[in-house]
Amino acid sequence: PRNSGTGPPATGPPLRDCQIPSPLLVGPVSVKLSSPLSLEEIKQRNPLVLPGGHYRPPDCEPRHHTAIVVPYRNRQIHLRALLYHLHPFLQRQQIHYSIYIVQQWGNSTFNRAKLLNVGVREALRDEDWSCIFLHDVDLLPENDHNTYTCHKQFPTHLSVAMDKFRYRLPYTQYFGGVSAVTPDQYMKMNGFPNQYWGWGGEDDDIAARVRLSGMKIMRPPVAIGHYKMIKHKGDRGNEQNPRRFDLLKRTRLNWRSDGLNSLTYELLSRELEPLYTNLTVDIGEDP
Ligand code: BGN
Repeated sequence: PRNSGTGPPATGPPLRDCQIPSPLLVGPVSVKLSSPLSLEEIKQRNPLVLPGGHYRPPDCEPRHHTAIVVPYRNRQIHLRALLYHLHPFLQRQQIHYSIYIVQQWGNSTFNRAKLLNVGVREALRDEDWSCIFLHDVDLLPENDHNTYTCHKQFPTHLSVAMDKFRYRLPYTQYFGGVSAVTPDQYMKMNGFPNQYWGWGGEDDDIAARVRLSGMKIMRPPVAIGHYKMIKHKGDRGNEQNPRRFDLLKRTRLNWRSDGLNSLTYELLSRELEPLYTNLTVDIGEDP
């Protein structure tokens, strides 16, 4: 609906609803990974993106309002490749969106799922988003028919065919990479776990929460859900989490008490950069 959220007020004649599918889609795109442009150059190529990485299609009324939340620390090159690629991709889909980079402050072990919780909460302070994307910084979508919108009823897993896994699911329950929830779905599953410090298992926990809260996972066709992963070595500060097996055994017992309802953090800054909103957050450390 026009004027949902806190976007700019309507001025001039009302816009027509954006067409579905967007006439701007091109289908498969080749994703090149070598030396991404500078942030300044990316900004120049995306003149309609507003501070905070905010965009609204100029000549039709968008039907979708999507926040993209990206957990992050110390991956500038990946971030530039993602922004270079994702801004035009989302604009071709004619959706209203913002990109939130949730940066873990300090050197304690990385905690992807907790950063996602922070991102969801902070994004919803800004706008009444109808859909929230949980997006790894190193994944680039290769087909713009893979729309960055939510299913009304159930969470969606988008990155079903990553080059790293030879363009298919590594296993049926895989929920990592890129996924999406509505605020209602997020609330229903009590958000994401806060206790996974380091690499692995948190995405499996999230998939289990979907099931335990009575939902299931929706997916696009494999031919459309293609993603390129930017190659990198395992990073320092995100070593494999040896506790992930034990934690996963307890999801069924813990999901109602650990998650959105137990989330604590300190937001250190919130900056409207030209291409994204930068949230720097102290999420504490592995006890
Ligand atoms: C799985 C990891 C996921 C990861 C995928 C793909 C675990 C839990 C062990 C039971 N899960 O093995 O977190 O996204 O591989 O790399 O480690």
